Amino acid sequence: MKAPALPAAFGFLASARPGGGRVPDAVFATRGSRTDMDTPLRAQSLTATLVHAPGVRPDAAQAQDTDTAVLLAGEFYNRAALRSVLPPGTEPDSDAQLLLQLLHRYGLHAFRLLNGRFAAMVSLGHRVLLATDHAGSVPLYTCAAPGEVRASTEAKTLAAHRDPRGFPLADARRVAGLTGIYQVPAGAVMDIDLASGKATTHRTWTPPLARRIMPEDEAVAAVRTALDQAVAARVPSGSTPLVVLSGGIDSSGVAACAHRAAGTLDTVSMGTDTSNEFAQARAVVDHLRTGHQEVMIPTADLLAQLPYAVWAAESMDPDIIEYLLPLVALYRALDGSARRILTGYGADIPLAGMHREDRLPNLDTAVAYDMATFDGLNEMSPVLSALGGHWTTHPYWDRDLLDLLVSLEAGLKRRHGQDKWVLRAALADALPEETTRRPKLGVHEGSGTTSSFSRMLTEHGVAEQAIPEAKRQVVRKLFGLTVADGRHPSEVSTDEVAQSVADRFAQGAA
Ligand code: IOT
Ligand code: MG
Repeated sequence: MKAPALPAAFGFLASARPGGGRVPDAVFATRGSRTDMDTPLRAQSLTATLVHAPGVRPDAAQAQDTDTAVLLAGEFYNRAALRSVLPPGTEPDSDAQLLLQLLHRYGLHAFRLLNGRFAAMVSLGHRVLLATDHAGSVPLYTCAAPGEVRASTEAKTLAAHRDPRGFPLADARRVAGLTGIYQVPAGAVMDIDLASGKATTHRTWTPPLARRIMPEDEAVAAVRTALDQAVAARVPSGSTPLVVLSGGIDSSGVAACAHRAAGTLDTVSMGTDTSNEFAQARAVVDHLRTGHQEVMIPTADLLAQLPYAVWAAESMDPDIIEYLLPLVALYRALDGSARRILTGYGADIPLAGMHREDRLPNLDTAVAYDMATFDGLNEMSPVLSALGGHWTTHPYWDRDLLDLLVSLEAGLKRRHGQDKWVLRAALADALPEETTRRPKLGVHEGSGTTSSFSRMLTEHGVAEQAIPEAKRQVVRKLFGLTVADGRHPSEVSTDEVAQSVADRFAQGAA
């Protein structure tokens, strides 16, 4: 089985019911073609609308036999290992087929084997399984009642047809502002009995809690090997990958490994009229000789896209939305056909890269906290790039690389006066010295997003000390309008929402 250029499906809205039926019409933020599918089994039917890249065969996102149907959005990265445990002669020709065969062999424990970026729904006898990858990187939502389980990779498609009887589901995450809708936890499989709507949740992954002591050279070699593998698994042969490149160590490391794996590479950097880091990215572009593009987005356009960022991320966390907004603007600005995009996103979490902090207890506190709280933020959702029709993947959150990075003792992360030392050392032979040495701003700072969002609120009359709370309210309001109420983001004005929040502050009502 050759690794496909793009996954067979980016997302879905699906319904499992005895006797079958149709899924309601859906507005996805994901841009792409849609295909309806109906899989009748003995005890239930699985019907779905899949959303996928134009020209991609979506039937590869589905697999079935008499009693089981599998629906898969996304892809696996440890295919060779997975195939090696199947009986000789079984030649699954898609990730959905592979999952079907693993389910026969291991039952729902199959999900413990997967290193991937996916959301899956499985109809199995009288049960429905809903599963996420270890990081929950493809969000999966559900609304279940006795006799029907609906699930979707975008909460808004469930909210549009909300059944107020949406059953409380054990261990699932309530979605604030969307009663009756639950999010499947990261690294979990929910096993739902279709007749009763009762669910049992099994964790298939948890962040490592223990820390490993390793000699410098061993740790450096292990990180390099794991990063090389994580990137290579995300680069199908015969296509040119695209890396969103800031010029910092995280994305430059991905670019170096991707260039090595594919033999060719495109890169793109974004900046605004307020701020850019084009020169830093250029150093890497010149070193690797990539096909490079610079995208300049006027700050006013950037802020105007806040409703799109919230609509895509379905997240109410204002800090996360600030990180994601410049990336959303970049993905939307990439025209042309669907691309496979690799990012350096997420490296700062296991390495505590955003905590420029010498004290190791504080550094490890940050790692433990961030690893315990990422679930539900949706910062790695593929919908962010799928707004522009593209597929993203994040090598630093590859299951094996992440396990390694989290577990390294903090002294390997902060060492010799440098942040993310072990990663910098692992890439020393692959990048210019200035790139491996220089600390860099986060995307929200480098693009001027944080400061221009603050400035916009100040201009609307919000006092300095009220800005964090005002940002929270703006994001919450945008979530209400676009996700809960189903307004298209093109009809929602950041400026008007900001003004209404500022007015409430002025009246002392906030
Ligand atoms: P940052 O690390 O700056 O950016 C994330 C990725 O976005 C980069 O690795 C790169 O691939 C891309 N990128 C950033 N800036 C540009 C640019 N100007 N042009 C093109 N691509 C760019 C925030 C942050 O600082 O991002 N993300 C952190 C931490 C998230 C915190 N979340 C949490 N605690 N749950 C991260 O780890 O990525
Ligand atoms: Mg980073």
